[in-house]
Amino acid sequence: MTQVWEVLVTDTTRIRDAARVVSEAALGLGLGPVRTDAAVLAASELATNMCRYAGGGRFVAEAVGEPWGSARALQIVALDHGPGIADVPRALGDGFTSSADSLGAGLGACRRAADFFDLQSTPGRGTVAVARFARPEHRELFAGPAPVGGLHAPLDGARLSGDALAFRNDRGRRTVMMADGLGHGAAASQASELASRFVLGRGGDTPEALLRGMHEVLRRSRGAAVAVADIDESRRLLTFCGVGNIGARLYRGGSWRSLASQPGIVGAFALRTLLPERHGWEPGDMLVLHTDGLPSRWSPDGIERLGARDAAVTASVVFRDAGSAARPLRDDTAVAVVTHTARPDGAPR
Ligand SMILES: [Mn+2]
Repeated sequence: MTQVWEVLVTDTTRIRDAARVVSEAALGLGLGPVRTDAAVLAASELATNMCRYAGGGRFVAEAVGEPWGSARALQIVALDHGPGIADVPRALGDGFTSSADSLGAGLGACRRAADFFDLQSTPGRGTVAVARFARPEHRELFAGPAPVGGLHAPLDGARLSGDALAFRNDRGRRTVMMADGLGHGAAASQASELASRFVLGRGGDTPEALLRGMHEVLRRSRGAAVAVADIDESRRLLTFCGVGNIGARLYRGGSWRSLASQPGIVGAFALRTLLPERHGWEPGDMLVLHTDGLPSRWSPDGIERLGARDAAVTASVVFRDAGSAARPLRDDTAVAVVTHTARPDGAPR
């Protein structure tokens, strides 16, 4: 089940709540006391900044996978619709405390405490900060910007998300799956968890084979919308297949296109003939997957400029820019971003 610890930071009394949920999540992941303390420190700083300079925001902690690997770490996302930060490099330096610049001290401390820390800010739109904390033996696996990742935001701050993201690398064949269990709550979470486990146990199959196999397994659940992308970088090929309402946008060759899913529900009724789409996949390309909690007016234009950034940072910017401070979620929401493991200049990401 996708567990999410969310705090809507509406005033300074919620700073303590952000620290508390991060402590709970970190201990659950077995981070140990030292890394847990580091995560709690960052949580307090990020929540304090959101209160002080953005009038509040959304704070989300969850367990995330190592990029294309199996280790897990704690990810914290702090997301606001405040005025934004004009000079991010300066803000990340130590001793920067000018409230006139709409941010505060502590970002440098977050960067030092976290195994990975990055911040994206767009003046007038807001700021996202992403920090990850791994167990001592896994810290280097999470040190850099990740080419795959995302975030979950359940409806009404629930602890379980009905959406699930899974990715797996099977000898260079990369599978990414997003599932949206019907409805929300525990039963939705159970359905998407079955889909997720199926992919983690059976990576390397084609998207069609995975969806067909999932269809049988999910019969004992309420069903889910599921999209699967299979990425074979050695063959420069992306294969996409989806059933139900999962949004998928591919940036390639200088423009965005939508990848279509077929109508239906995985695990319910009869599965129609699956029609996979094939596209090229090269450095600079980007795939965005999202569940239908994301406002439909969302447009990916401009997101490609974040292609070299951490995938969870980019996914959080998508989430931020699709919504507003005033707009509550209408469903569980998940956003995932996948980029090529090499940069356009050939260097590893
Ligand atoms: Mn849903």
